[in-house]
Amino acid sequence: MEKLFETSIIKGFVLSYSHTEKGPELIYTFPYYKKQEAKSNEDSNINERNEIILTQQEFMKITIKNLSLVLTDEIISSEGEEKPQYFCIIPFPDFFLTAITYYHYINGNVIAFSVLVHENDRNFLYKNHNGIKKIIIEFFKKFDKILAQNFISQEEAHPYFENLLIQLKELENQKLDPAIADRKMKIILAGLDDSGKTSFLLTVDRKFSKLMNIKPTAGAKVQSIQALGATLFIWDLGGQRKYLAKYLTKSSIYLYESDLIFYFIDIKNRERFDESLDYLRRIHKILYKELNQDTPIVYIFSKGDIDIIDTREIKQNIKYLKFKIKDIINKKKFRTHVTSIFEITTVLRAFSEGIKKLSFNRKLINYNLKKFSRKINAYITLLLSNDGLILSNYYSTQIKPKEIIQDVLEITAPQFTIIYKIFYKFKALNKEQAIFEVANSIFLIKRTKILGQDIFILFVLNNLNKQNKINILLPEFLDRIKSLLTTYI
Ligand SMILES: Nc1nc2c(ncn2[C@@H]2O[C@H](COP(=O)(O)OP(=O)(O)OP(=O)(O)O)[C@@H](O)[C@H]2O)c(=O)[nH]1
Ligand SMILES: [Mg+2]
Repeated sequence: MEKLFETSIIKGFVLSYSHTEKGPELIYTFPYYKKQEAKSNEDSNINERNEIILTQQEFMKITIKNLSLVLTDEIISSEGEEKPQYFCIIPFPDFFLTAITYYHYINGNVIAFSVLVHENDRNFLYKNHNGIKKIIIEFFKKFDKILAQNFISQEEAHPYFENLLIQLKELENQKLDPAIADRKMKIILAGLDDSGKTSFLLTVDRKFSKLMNIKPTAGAKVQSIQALGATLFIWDLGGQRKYLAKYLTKSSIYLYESDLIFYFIDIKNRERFDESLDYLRRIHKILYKELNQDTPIVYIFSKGDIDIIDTREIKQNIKYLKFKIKDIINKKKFRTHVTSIFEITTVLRAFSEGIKKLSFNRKLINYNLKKFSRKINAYITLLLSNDGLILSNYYSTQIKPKEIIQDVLEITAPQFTIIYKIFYKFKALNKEQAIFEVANSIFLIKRTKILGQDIFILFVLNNLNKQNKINILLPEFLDRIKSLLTTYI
């Protein structure tokens, strides 16, 4: 097995367990951990033979970081709580490693299993995460039966993990450019001509000055935006009829390996709904039948300006489109967003919703936010990036009607951060926080830095009694999710 690791991108496995009484425990490490003396080169944890060299203590550090992301005092004490399973990608910069970690439960205790790669190869994990997840889940379906009885010895476990490595190694056949450690995402804006794609993109990019006199987009235009540590390549597919056929026949260029699609329909232009739905149907078919891709699609109903949004006609249009889309995508769940470029927040919100779908670690961040919010009795907690993207959200079950409140809040939340920044600039705030009273609720907004980037946390509370508790618990919470945010996308 050690030989296999030497020739593989995958450098090691770690399986840890958390006992209710005994705490975190390191169960298996492949390759075996080394004695301190075996470490000749202090700077690297991978030797000339391309083998991982970690001591027991170092593997334990990985274990503790892994488990700290899911273990809270609450989870153990609260019986009957749902025991979810999660995958996340976690950096271990101290060891130049990145892991994809799988969490699940046996006998009420957490098992964390990490597949380790060199940090420069982390793209391998992102690119192949679907394949990796499938193999790992299948593996544990069988292996859990053994674990549930008792932990077998490392020697006895060896053949099982060797077999797992052989399966995972098959994913390595597609060569990756090792020089590219950056995360690159392909995002597509599609829809008929005049459906507002380019305007949406310009609004996101806040290049308001360019909005005047925009021309139809000739063919595909690719732009890149840096966001949240990744490079987003945004393909704006001009929608004039002469181009549409090309995108579909050359789907291997345009749609292939897309990570996310925004599909635009002009909500005012009823005459063209069927034409637009037909184009959507063709895209959907190519994605599933030809490219075998499960690219998430976010539906944008554009031009929903404030003066018309509540009219009967627009409401009927929305209903009609939702009904038709549902049929096209075989009744899968989907979300639609009504946007207007005259209300930048509607655009930003729709964009965040898409970006969230790119986030591998979103679920685990949400899980941690939920635990934290419950401890401090927040009704709602939102985590926002400096440019107003909503990274994570929590709504207590008392919030009703959730959908409407979520809409209102997520559209206005970025505005609170803007007000905060203005006050701050004029030195009207002396702490890294601001408090607003809205209706019967208190909005507490705090700013913090995570790895050089500003992050805002917006709490909706019924009073400020818990402020102290928030101040005490917030640093711990932020520390916990810090590494999940660095690998957010
Ligand atoms: N009222 C209103 N007009 C909008 C909105 N978004 C875009 N428009 C207008 O719709 C027209 C078309 O917008 P574009 O962004 O060029 O549309 P497109 O989808 O990029 O078009 P192609 O490049 O031809 O595919 C422009 O005149 C925009 O000003 C909106 O939210 N409200
Ligand atoms: Mg355009």
